[in-house]
Amino acid sequence: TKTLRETLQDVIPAKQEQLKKLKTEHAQAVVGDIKVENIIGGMRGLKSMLWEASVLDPNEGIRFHGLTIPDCQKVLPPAPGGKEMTAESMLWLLMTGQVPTAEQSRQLSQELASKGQLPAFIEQLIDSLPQTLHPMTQLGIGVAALNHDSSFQSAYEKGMKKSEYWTHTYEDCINLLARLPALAARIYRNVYHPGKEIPAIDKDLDLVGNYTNLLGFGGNKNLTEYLRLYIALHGDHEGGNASAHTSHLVGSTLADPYLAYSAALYALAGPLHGLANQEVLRWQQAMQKELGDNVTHDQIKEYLWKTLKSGQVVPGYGHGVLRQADPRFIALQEFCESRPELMASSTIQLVKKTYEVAPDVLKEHGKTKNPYPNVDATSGCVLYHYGLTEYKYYTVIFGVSRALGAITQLVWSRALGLPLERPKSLSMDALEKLIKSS
Ligand code: FAM
Repeated sequence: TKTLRETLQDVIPAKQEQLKKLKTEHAQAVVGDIKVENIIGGMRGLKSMLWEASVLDPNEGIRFHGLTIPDCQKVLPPAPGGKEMTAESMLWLLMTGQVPTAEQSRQLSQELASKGQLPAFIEQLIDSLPQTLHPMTQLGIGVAALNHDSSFQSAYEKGMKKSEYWTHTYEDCINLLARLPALAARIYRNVYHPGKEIPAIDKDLDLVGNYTNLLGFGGNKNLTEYLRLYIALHGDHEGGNASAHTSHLVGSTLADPYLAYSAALYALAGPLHGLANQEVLRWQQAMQKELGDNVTHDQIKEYLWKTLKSGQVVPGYGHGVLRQADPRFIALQEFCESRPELMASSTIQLVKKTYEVAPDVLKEHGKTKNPYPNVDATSGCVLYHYGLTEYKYYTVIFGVSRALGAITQLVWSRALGLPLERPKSLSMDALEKLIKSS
């Protein structure tokens, strides 16, 4: 059986050839126009970067190397004894475009577990941070500091050849992913349950199995399975979203993967992006506090209008690219519907009821281009129900997950020899001059 690295090595030449052909035969082909609205509108819709692992269709949602979420749920191997696809299976698909066997996925789990221990200085660093520092800030600090042992950085200093870039990047990326559960869990324990002993990494468990254990929820099989699905689903959402794009930009300077991903985490920490899953729960709980448990559709409508009229966004709704309900939201809703304990939860019921009225309210409000829920509309509420109630921590879990897509592209960017990212900017005066002369 081939390892992930060996499989990747096999698929790289064909992709390098594909890029060469694009460069030599189609370099001048036009694939879109740049309008003023793109430049002043946060580059929405501009086709302007390469990203190999996934492509997002506004109506269909995300496809990973052509596979939809339900396809992935069918074909990607689960953990032994589980049903949900694992982070390892998803990573294998993202990196190679191939579906791993159960054995390959297991091997990768073992490799990650064997590399998962944090260096002592990282433990000390994290332990020295104030408990009041936001968990996402702590995660970014820890990830950046892991570059102390960067293989890419030390090989670069020694003068490695360009053809070796991807191998050192790969080594760093696998070490980064392997260490994320211990790092993320240590932050959770320090902030919310200080003083309790953290278990050792179990060499027989998958990445998420270990993560749940280290968080202190080892016995909670439902939460473990939910986190497997959550982490696989949040892994990649093409390249233009703020966290993926940040990782790509910083990586293009040949900063090592730890620095690139640390930067990405701070983009994820914004409330319009990954922090939305914490915001959804905060918003829902404020609604429940104000209106009580058995909230009616009309009461939710009124609450939605109150939020909108006060100039706030409805968290968990809208999207930069999607124009339908997010299939990741649908997959998480289906997870809920298959479990009576979740359907009995008032928080989950409120998500469902909100979904039944919010799109119409947002349409009537008339601003958002997408009145439908994104993945954050439900993700945190399930964590809450399963006992992970500290919602300031939720984006950290997203941060563990988003590494899957970001590291995949970092490896591919170096394997393909992609250049430093450097788009052209214009001032408003320069823009007006250009418009006049055209
Ligand atoms: N509630 C109220 N107004 C909204 C809205 C929402 N959920 N979504 C968009 N709008 C407004 C938006 O603020 C903008 O108003 P202005 O013209 O006054 O600036 C207008 O509608 C047009 O925005 P858009 O083109 O439809 O969306 P954008 O591409 O600019 O922004 C989002 C996309 C995701 C930032 C936006 O929909 C939003 O703020 N949603 C709420 C926060 C959220 O759930 N973020 C998570 C996104 C998720 F997928 C992720 O990254 N994890």
